[in-house]
Amino acid sequence: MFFELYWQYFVVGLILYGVVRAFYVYYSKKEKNVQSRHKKDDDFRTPDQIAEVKAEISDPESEDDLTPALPSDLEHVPLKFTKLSLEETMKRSEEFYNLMNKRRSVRTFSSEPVPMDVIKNIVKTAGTAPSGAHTEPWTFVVVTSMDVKQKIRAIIEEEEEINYKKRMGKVWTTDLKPLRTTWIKEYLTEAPCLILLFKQMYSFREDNKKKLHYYNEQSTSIAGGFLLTAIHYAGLVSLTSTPLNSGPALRALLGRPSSEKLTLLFPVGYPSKDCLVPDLERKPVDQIMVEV
Ligand code: IYR
Repeated sequence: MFFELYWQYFVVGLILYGVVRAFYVYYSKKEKNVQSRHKKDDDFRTPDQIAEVKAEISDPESEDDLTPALPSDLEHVPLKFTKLSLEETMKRSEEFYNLMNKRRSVRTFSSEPVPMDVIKNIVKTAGTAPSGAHTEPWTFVVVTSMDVKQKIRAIIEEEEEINYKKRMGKVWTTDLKPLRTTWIKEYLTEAPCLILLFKQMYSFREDNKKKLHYYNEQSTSIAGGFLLTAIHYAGLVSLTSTPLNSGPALRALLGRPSSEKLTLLFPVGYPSKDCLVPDLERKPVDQIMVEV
């Protein structure tokens, strides 16, 4: 009886509910899409993600001690800077490009030794890289002992065999085929020197307080770039290698603390006489640079 009399109101009510709900669903989906698009972007971190990163490097005990790691009265001194003429700047930028453009990744080395003083200068150059809050979050482990090189090679080859056969997958191994790389890494024992670059997630100050190493991944990677540049400038060759899954075993072998993680490994030396490199080309500048 009641429904027969007022059915029109029910219909209108239902339609209104439907429209409001449709709007709600549409807009909440749109908002979610915007958020997840940002989340996929490496650079965008939600407050939760920032908290996660902080938790990885922070120490709750040092939260209430607010003395900075660097002296609080740190002096600021005039920059030592010599301005070059425009012509000189032009010349140097071109010369340096021509030099760096000759750098190649080398996988076959001669066993000719490299003096330790040369290696020291190269590592000193890498240590001039910028770092988060000047924490210098890197350790360069220099290995020349054949015994240790053999142990490193055994660890890496065991893991790499599994990587190549199982972990990497068809697309990855297909992409690598033209480079003729395999899990057998003769350069790890042939090269006279291996430099293993560890990033330090944190360290301890003299007063035993934990020192946080901000942006340790970026800082260490830049130091790796400086290292490669110094190796090349000194007339030596190298290879940027990233031994997948071997980090923990190498860290244990080399006696590094758990605050450090292997970032990159560089064999350093001279190329073998018969050294071949893939005939690759570099992208022209208009493909790697956009002017805004
Ligand atoms: N790390 C492996 C596989 C490898 C991966 C890439 I990406 C390369 O550019 C080259 C090698 C190896 O060293 O064989």
